[in-house]
Amino acid sequence: MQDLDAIVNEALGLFSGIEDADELERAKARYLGKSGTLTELLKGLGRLPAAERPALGSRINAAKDRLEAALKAQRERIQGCKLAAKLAEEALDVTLPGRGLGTGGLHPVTRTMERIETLFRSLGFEVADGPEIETDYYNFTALNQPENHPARSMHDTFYVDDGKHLLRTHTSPIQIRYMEKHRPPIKIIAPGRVYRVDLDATHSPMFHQVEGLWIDRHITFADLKGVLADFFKRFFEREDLKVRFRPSFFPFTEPSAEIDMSFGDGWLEMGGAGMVHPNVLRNVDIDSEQYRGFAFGLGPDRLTMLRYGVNDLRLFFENDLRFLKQFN
Ligand code: 2NL
Repeated sequence: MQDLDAIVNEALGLFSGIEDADELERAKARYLGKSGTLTELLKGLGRLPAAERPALGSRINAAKDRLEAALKAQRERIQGCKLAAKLAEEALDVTLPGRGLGTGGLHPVTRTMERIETLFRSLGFEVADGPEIETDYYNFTALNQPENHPARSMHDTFYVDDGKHLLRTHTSPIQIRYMEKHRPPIKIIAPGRVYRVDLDATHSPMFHQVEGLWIDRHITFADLKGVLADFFKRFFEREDLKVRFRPSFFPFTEPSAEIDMSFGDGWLEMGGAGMVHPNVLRNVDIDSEQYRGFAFGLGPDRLTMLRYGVNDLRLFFENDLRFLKQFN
């Protein structure tokens, strides 16, 4: 039967050109479906003389088998192409180096704080701490700060809305709290964050302070000068570094001084200091006839800028990794 070979060839040609699975199933239906070409031929067998039916029937069935085989092969080809495309799309270069775990590092000011703590510990100072949210009493009153002092104004101090608290403006409250709980001799430093209403190239609303306090029966201004000179020399690793004191005023010390440190041909102001005011000692019930002591305050942000050659304080608080990574 000429017809049958032509149908088979046409179907094989059609199937082999199809790239889409659904389209292939639709093409199959045209030959093998309920009213497909080959199905219709099989149905037509009944009208033939009985003698011719077996031969033609087996030829049609052989044709059906060929088409089924061709369909199966084409289905596999389409499936294979789909997989290859998906693999290509999701290609993963396993030879790329991994991202690795980022190693954290200490903030430059934290490094300075730790360095300060280590140096003062080696001189026999203990490290104390306390709350950043304070009361007016611990931040001002106990420190002999008069009621009308400008530092108490809302322009200089952050007040908490409850009307009872403020953000400490120095770390002195740590020392007041410590003196309430301990009797002399007292030899501590108080490092930490402090807050003032201020913002420009050299002032940040949050900054750091380290205060020191040494109280005993026989502490003098000479001890203060010796401790600070030793600290600055060791902090900056300069044996030739000089420390200078200029008369000044603080409500919580008497006498008081500004501390300067030699730097190149000139001097830099590094902090303040003095002998603890008798009123402060009285407030924590220490007998100022028996005991005396010195106190000082330093700015770790400033110390960090000088040690590492940083010229803008704001860089410390912007958290730009390009800046911070240079210290680790
Ligand atoms: C500065 C000045 C200073 C103190 C802080 C202090 C603490 C107590 C008693 C007495 Cl509990 N004094 N602290 C004394 C003098 C100066 O800091 O310029 N800091 C950066």
